[in-house]
Amino acid sequence: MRLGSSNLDQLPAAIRPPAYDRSRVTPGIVHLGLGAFHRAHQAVVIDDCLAAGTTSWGIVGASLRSPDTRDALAPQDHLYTVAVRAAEGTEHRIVGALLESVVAREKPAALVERMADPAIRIVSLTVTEKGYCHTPQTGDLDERHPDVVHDLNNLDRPRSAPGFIVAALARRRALGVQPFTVLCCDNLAANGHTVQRIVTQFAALHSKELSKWIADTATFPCTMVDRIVPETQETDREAVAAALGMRDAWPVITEPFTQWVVEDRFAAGRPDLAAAGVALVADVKPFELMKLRLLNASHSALAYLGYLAGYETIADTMQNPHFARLAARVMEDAAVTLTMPAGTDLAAYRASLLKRFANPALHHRTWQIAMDGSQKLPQRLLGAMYDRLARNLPIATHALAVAGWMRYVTATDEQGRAIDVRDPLATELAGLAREAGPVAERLAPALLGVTKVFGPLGTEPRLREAVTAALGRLYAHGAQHAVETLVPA
Ligand code: CS2
Repeated sequence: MRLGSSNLDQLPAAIRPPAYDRSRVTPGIVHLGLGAFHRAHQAVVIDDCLAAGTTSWGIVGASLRSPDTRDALAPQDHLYTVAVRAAEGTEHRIVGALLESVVAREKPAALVERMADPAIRIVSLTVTEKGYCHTPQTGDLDERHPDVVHDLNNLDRPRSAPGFIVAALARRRALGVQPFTVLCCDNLAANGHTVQRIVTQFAALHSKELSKWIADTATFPCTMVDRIVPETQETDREAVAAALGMRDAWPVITEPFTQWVVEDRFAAGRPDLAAAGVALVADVKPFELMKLRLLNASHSALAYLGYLAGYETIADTMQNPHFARLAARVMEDAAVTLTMPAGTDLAAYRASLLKRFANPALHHRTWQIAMDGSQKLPQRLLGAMYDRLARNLPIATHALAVAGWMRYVTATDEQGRAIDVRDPLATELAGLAREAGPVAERLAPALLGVTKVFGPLGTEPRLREAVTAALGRLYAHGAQHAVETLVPA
């Protein structure tokens, strides 16, 4: 049996089905990037809003390229399971907020039309850092990005997320429909402002008037999104099927913790997010920076160094007290660079992160988090290093994390085996690594010269020295030993 509308009543009593009549729900949101994170985070909040009685904020999910999610979910009426895992056990709920799914590559014009529908008042996004076609270091649109070039020449059938947004906003303007809110839910620094800049820069290359209209009327609230959502594995599908007594082709697996902080600037209304646990604030920036520099920075440090040391998951890595201390140190060192609103308890936040990382029920692979480092490093690690240098504070911990990334993108591990490096710059980085050879004094400066990632920081002498020294230790003694000597437990 397969999960679907007609057999929700056959689920075991412990499984929570949608608490509302789905047939009355109409779409109000188009979401770009229909991955596991969206389904375990924003869609759950919307599901709660629908359960509270609103009916006009259902979700149309769009995958930009791959048909896999649509193919898995369409035969089950877009119902899917969220399995919340803690050491004490798993809770399952069936989410009904996703009404339809589309594959942008297959019918781009139809998706633009859908986004131009006046009923759609929010376009949210989780397309990962690289989906914005920007230069991570500067936050500007990369005008030479192949998808940007394509979309500017073919705005009636775009490929990229910024292309779809600009095309749909142009269409709404032509139709006399108010703009939607663009709600970025990716881990970018000042994510709303960054996406606003990217979209208006893109629009200006098409039409100055359109760009001005977007700048004047659309809104791009900043958001901080947080929930750990590892990639679903085959064993997860089996475990969920056993709990449900029926098959779900693509359940999502997550942790109990969830957090969404959003700036309350919506161009065309919004559901009652506060009632569903979302914190609506005037300025998200401090929370966003806190999350990027504490959670994501230490995650990346554990991912590169943990992978190199032979650990498969974050929870495994955290079992080594030295690595747990490393994560704590990245957080402590970053915390002094933050200015938080009164009442924020950073020490408690740090402690809760360490606990979440150690969750033994989550199989979050170091390899998964290591992906796309060239897009992640600036906002996770480099910003804090910059701030610490400005205050003459040591940067050894962060330098070891950056060196871990460098060692990782050489694409050969400590045993001489190939690493499957997934990164838009993977080829360029591996080429630089080949040329430099396994010599820290050559490799570190070569990679620090990649301005798209490091910008002017790459020539900072103290940073150069610290990263080169850390990389030297990784080559001489390996990641395990380098972490153990940096942070004696
Ligand atoms: C992780 C994040 O994959 C990664 O790079 O650091 O996806 C992390 O799990 C989330 O941001 C947690 O909210």
